[in-house]
Amino acid sequence: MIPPLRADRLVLRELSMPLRQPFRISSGEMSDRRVFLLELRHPDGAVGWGECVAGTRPNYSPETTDTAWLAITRWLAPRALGREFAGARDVAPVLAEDIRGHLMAKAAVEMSFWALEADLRGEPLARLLGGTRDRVAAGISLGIQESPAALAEKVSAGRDEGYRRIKVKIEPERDVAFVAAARAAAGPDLPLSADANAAYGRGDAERLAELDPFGLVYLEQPLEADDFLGLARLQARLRTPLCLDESIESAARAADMLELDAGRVINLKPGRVGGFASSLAIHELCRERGVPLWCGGMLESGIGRAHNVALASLPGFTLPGDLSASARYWERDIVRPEWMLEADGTLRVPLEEPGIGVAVDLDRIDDLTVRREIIEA
Ligand code: OSB
Ligand code: MG
Repeated sequence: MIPPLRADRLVLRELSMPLRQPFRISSGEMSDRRVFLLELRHPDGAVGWGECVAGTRPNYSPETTDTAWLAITRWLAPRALGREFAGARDVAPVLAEDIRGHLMAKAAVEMSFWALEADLRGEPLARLLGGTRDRVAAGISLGIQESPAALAEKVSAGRDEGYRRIKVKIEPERDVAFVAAARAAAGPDLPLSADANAAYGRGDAERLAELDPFGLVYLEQPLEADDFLGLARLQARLRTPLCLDESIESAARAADMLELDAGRVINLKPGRVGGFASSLAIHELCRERGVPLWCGGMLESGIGRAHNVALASLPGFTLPGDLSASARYWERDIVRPEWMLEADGTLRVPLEEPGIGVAVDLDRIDDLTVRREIIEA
């Protein structure tokens, strides 16, 4: 008998984790990741670990570590704790009722419930979600570099490590020459992509068309998240498929993208879409419609990575994800074992252990914790 899904205690922690190298996107740079962890406790002792992917500043999405902390402590945790759920699938609607937005905060709570349910059932999270693979293809995301030559060096290193797809960040002025250098370093066959994080406008179509000759597998989020009309017009002008990241906050927006041909590939980050139930709906849509899908990343610690790897083990994830090894980001991760790149350019899905499948290093977490709050039912 599996005990009912219920949590009576939530520990929130903020960690400050130095990145091995600063990571720069078009809208800002990060050098210390504020890692926001959730530890959800069942009365019988089962645990669900989660991670909120919001950033320090609202430069990727409107949410931040602090707004998510507020949303979770003030509105989300109080209604989720002490409540009995038939399964983690039922958590998202409860969190959504009369609370707009705050998708990263909602996702953090919801995904912790999925991890808790997996632990209660003694089942790997990947299996609970419907995962079918035991390895997931890994790609890397390279921040904006000082020069095309510096970028080319990083691309070569990533290729030599065995990553299956390399994505380079771009912004106006640091685009065509950088992508050209990346393509030269990658060689003609390694899948290459570029991500603008919404840095371009409707007037930039001609410039972006100059990227077509480099054979990118996709161009990620060139325009503002809500500019579906601009994206559709741009897609009509480019040979390169557009991939939407920031624009896709739900299965409804994914369906709009298809209807408008505003993009042809989806980057799915469970934290961005409100959690796993919403992710499963988007996955289902992509499978039905044959849309290429991959799992994005938000510079997560090994805990967030465990959630992403579990999701990416579902059959509809057809392209390599932003799922790099722990050592690319951290001197030392907070899980054991750390996430390692296999010789075939994949990460292994941990199927031998229940729950998130990796052990959480509490001593390391304590050393890095800068803020802690406990909420009880
Ligand atoms: O746009 O995919 C993005 C990191 C922070 C914010 C946005 C993005 C990213 C990445 C990093 O590209 C992906 C990773 O975790 O490796
Ligand atoms: Mg992106």
